[in-house]
Order: sequence, then structure tokens, then C-alpha cells
Amino acid sequence: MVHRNPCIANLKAGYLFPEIAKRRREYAQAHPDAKIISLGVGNTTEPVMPHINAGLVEGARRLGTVEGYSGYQDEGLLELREKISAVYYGGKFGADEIFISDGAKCDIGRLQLLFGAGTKAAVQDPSYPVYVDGSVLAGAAGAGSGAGYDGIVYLPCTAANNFFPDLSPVPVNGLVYFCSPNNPTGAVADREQLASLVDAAIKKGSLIIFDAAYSEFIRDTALPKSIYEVEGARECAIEVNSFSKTAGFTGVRLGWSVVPAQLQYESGERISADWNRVCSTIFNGASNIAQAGGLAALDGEGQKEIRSLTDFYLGNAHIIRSALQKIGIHCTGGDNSPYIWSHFPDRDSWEVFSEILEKCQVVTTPGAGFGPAGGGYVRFSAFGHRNDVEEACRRLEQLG
Ligand code: PL4
Repeated sequence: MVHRNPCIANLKAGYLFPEIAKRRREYAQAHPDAKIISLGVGNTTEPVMPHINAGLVEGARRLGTVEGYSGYQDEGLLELREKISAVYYGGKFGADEIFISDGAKCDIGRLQLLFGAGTKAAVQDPSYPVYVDGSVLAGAAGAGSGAGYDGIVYLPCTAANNFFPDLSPVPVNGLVYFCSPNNPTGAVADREQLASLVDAAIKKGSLIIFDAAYSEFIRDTALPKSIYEVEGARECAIEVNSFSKTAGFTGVRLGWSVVPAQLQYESGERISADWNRVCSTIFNGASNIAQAGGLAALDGEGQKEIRSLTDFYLGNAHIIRSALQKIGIHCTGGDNSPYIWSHFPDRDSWEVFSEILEKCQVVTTPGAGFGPAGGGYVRFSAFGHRNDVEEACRRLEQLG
């Protein structure tokens, strides 16, 4: 029989979100009358707004016409790449530096093919699980003996450092995954902090993979939405982003990566040339319908809809955070991010997850699922219908 890829065997646990879904299912089976509300997985709930939806519909309609039909688009529609550069980066990038994808997570997984086994990676701890699990699958991280993985450097983000890590352990000639606004802590790095990240990466010869999937939730205008707002980032950073949470495209699937032309490996080859090679070899582009929706999302009306949708989820975040604070639970996040990071000192976060599910029939995400420093925390997601969020908050009063 064929052998199992040993990298898969190196994974220490199942993927976090299916595990949450499994526990929810088990609870629902045991309590068939329970009206469970999910504030767990960050999955959008509100309908795609009218102008953006019309873009999707028009994209589908055109496919049924001789003059509007299109097939493979490889790196993505030129117009979409130009518009992303104009809207998100002030036109600073050429279309050949913007790569259209089917989402940020998918690109994070594929990007790991550029570096291969033996490339050390630093991650914020806690962090979105794909950075670590993807590194293990790509063979860049080994099982190791403790709770973590060999080849992964954990950068603890705790209340003591205001959720911005000490960067001194950033590896030499390695990778740094950095997410701001952060999933799960909700913390947003300020300009000075991002400048220190860029400085550390340049000094160590490391490459930053900056996940900006939640940048459109930033309301504080002093906070940077992109790593490229910091000088020097073009020499040391790739940025991934997505329409998932802003346009409600979690199911539609559309995102992008920025790979600046001047980014190089130690050997001097251009990283963007290899990224083009990887994408054209194992990815056949995002759906043309999704790209038509993306174009609509980037014009004036679409941008207003994105603002209104993200305002709605931020409104949910405010309601959840206030409800938790009212019963004495200390929280961060939720102001420039859709996640509320709530502290249950000295508690096992899976136990707190179970307690909230049992007492309130509310699904959350245990902090330990995001890394060792997530122990004692639970993440509440602000993606939900308003009446569900309000009902969940009423039930959460029982925790007080
Ligand atoms: C559940 C920091 C959510 N099944 O939709 P994409 O691929 O453009 O973006 C995914 C993504 C990328 N970067 C960050 C994210 O937080 C997410 C989505 N995370 C969550 O609850 O943490 C959805 C998770 C989904 C998954 O595994 O991604």
C-alpha cells in the first residue's frame, strides 16, 4: 500500500474548527431541544449586500453570453488587480505584484511551498492555526517532543505585553507570520510596532507573511491597515487579504496576495517569479463570478456596503464585549476587530468552552486551540445575526 506522508502524522491534533463543530454536534445530539447559538467560528452570516450581489449576478449572466463568456483567468482579471492596488495600496503596486486567489487561507497554505523543509517560522502565540498546521503539512515543522513543534518559534502575545510580542526570537533567514487585526486576540499593531516588526525582519533576513484579513474592521485612523504603510516593508513582506469578512464572501471565495517585485531569496532570485510559478502550476485561479463580485466591491458603492457590513459586525462585537464586561469578565479586542478575547484566569479554556455551551448553549472557541498562550482565554466571534447575538448575551449573564 501507499505510504502516508509523515508530515501529516506530525500533526498533534485535529484542525481546530472541525473539532468545535464536532463538539457542537455532540451537544446538539444529546440535547435535541437546545437552541444553540454560535459565536464560535468566524463565519459571516449576513446576506451579500445589493450592489456587490448585483456584481456577482452580472458575472454569472455574462458567462451565458458569447461576448461576455470567459474561461481560465490565471493570475486574475487585470482590472481587479489594478483596482485592488488603487483602493487598498494607493496604486503603489503594479498589477503583476497582486495575485488573485480563492482566499487568504488558501494562499497561506500555498505560500509555504516557496520555502520548503527546514525553514524556521515564527508565529504570534496565540494565532490562526493555519500558520502552524500548514508549516507542519509542508514539512517545515516537525513533531518535536513538547506541546509545540520543532521549527516553529512561538512569540507569546499576552496581557503583560499588550498582545504585541517580543521580537528577539524571530529566526534568521526564516518566516514570521503576523496577523493584525489579530485573530484571536483582536489586538491591532500600531505603526511603531509594525515598524519594529519590519526592522526585526530586515535585520534577521526573514520574510514577513502579513495576514490583513481583518484590516477593514479598523476604525481608529491612526492604526495601519497594511504592512506596506511602514517603510521598508516592500523589501521583507508578503501581504495576504480577502473579501471573505468584508464583502461576506466566505462562501463565494476571493482574496489576494501582494508579492512585491523586489522581494528576493537569499540566493537573489525573485520571490514573485516563483509565486507565479507555484500559482500557475497548482492553482487555476479564482472563479470569474467571484471576481466580478470583487470588482463591484471595490467601486464607490461597494466600498460603502463593505463599511456598512463591517460596522454591523463591529456593533455585534460591542454588544458582546459590553455583556461580558458587565458580568466581570475582562476582555480585549472587538473595537477594531470582530473578535473579543475574554480572560478566564487559571481556567482550562476547553473547560470554559464546555461550561458556556452547557449553561448558555452558546458556542465559543477555546483559546488553547490557537496556541499555548491562549490557555485561560475564550474567543467570542461577532459574526452572527443581531437577534442571536443579543439572545446569546442575555444567556451569558448566567456566567456572572
Ligand atoms: C474557519 C486571520 C475564521 N474554515 O476566507 P479566507 O480563506 O479568505 O480567510 C480565512 C482566514 C484568513 N486569515 C485569518 C482568519 O481568521 C481567517 C478565517 N478565520 C476563524 O474563525 O478564525 C474562520 C475559520 C475556516 C478556516 O479554517 O479558515
